[in-house]
Amino acid sequence: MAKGQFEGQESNKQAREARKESAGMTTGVRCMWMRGGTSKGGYFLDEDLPAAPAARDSMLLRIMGSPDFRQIDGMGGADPLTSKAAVVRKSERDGVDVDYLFLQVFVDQPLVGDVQNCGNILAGVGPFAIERGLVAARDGETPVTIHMENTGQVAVARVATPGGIVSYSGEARIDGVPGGSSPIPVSFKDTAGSTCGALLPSGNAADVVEGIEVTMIDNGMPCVVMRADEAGIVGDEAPDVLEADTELRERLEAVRMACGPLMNLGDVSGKSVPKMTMVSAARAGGAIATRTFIPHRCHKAIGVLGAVSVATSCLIGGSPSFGLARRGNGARRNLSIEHPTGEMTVVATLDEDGAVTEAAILRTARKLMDGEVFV
Ligand code: NQM
Repeated sequence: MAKGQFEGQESNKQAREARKESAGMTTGVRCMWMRGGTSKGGYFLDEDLPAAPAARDSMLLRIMGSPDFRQIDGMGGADPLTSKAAVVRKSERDGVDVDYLFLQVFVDQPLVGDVQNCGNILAGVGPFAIERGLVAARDGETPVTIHMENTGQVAVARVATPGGIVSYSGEARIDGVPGGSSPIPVSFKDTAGSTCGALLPSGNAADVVEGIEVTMIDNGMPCVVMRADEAGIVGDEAPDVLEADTELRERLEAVRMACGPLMNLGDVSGKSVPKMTMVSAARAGGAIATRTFIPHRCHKAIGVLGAVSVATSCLIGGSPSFGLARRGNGARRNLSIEHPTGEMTVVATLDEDGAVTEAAILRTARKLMDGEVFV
């Protein structure tokens, strides 16, 4: 290519980027708002956002109305679970349809985090990719293979597409969401050590940190799992009761800060990981009961990959959850993880050594708005 032509293309690209960075004020930014599982957020095509992470993140903060605990000047719902974004593009990877980057837009801090995945927002990625024409719909059901850029793993989501059109309505129910929707089964492989480099980053099934016995585990989501009674709670309290317990929150934050470096996460003061899960014996026939801080608000349910990590901890001898859990038998286990608004069943496939090699969960999603959001 001639030098002049190359420079011309570069300056076009820069002009395009500058336009995108100032876009939104007058023309708006194209996006779809969706509920994905028990979360909600904005879904964007990568090409519709500025390429530079700093410009992209400041645009997302404006869109959500952060930092502000009410997010009154933006689309966010004043909760980490409704202040999320998915950035999606067609993948160039073999056997993969789309790349998905998850971004957590903090509610009351000017921060956008990319260290964690989100398996709930993931549930909307398949329908979004089909609706935007990144994946051709089949008649009946369309499998969408998704590379999760945050951690480098692949998930497969199966989207109902009768007549080649995405269907959101149906009878599938997930706890934490009223009513029924089309089922979106999602499966994960090779999630061990997604962010921490190893399933058990300390090398141990259990460690004592700040006087509490914990399992530090990452099977798709870095989590610190401890017995509820060791953390000073019963384990069946409502999230707002736990959030009002300042002593508990300080105790959990001290453990979390100490666990960060032990989990290869470094200083976690400005990060949304690790998640802090307190476990107790199941009360509704499930495998185990949970209460999870994500990490400063108490989840009304539990995250998807958080549930996969907690379910995995139940199968590791010596972990605080092992003795409490109903673990079932066989190479395929249905582990029902109880949470404040019901349960989430993790279908775990085990190898001959008892290690979890694959996990599947059922999610649903709903398109809420498709249009332009103003910055
Ligand atoms: O663990 C909340 C959620 C999540 C993340 C959180 C999630 C996951 O419920 O995969 O889904 O733990 O921040 O959306």
